[in-house]
Amino acid sequence: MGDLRWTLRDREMDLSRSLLMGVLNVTPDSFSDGGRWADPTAAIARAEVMLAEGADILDIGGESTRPGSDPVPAEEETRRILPVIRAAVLLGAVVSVDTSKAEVARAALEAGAHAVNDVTAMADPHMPEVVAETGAGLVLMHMKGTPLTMQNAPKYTDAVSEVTGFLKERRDYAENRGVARERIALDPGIGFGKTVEHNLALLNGIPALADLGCAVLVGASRKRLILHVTGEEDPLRRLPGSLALAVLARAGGAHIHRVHNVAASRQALEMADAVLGYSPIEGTLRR
Ligand code: HH2
Repeated sequence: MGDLRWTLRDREMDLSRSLLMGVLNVTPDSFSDGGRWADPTAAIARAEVMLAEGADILDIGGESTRPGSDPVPAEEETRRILPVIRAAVLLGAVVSVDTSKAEVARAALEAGAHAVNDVTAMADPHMPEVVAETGAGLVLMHMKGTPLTMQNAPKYTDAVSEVTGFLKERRDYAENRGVARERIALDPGIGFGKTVEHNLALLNGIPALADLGCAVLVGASRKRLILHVTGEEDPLRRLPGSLALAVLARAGGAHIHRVHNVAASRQALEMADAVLGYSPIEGTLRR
């Protein structure tokens, strides 16, 4: 694990310690913070706070992917995110754009973004060329169905082998189209076409995903599986559950955590890293 890096254009991210990807939804309808950062000034202020709290990457998105959400046209998605991406890049942030549209990804990369977080794992046939040409980082996420339909009784014979097999195929597809392996991160897609049992199995199955030799990203922050297990209805009150899942994902071999609460996640993961063998003081991996 010590030598693994995630390369995003000119940035090399060291994966021997946990990386935090702060969520910045510039949308009116995201599941836990819809509308809070829809105005660019509020979104940029939020970016500054997350950077000060220790975010390694800011994940900026202009289209909600919550269950049942409607698609947003590319022009509208681009209009929402570009001013925020430009400002975040000026602040010195490493930026990923949360989009599945090649056209939106291209505009975001031209504005200085470093990576594309694609929850459809490159369903858009033009996405590979956009990522390959720019040397951008790439997150490939598993989803069963689309946000409109994905929670309609999803079924798997074996969720871990199906999701791992899908991501392996998508990794090969990306590599064959010019996206180098060290630029790719793989994500099991917690909550995207999965029951609570599937989500729990996938969190236990992270070692199988890590065996594929790419960076592993997990986004469990505030998600509904915490409601199903604990009964907590309010996404804003799911921080303890989110921290537990991030720490367990780390113990399973995840490298990057997509989170809403950066400061709390930073502390939890620094402790996890210390117990698992990475010392921030020595800056070395002890095992
Ligand atoms: N989850 C969400 C959105 N994008 N990207 C990756 N790679 N992994 C995830 O688990 C993931 C993601 C959903 O969370 P959120 O952004 O808070 O809500 P919304 O999609 O409603 O904007």
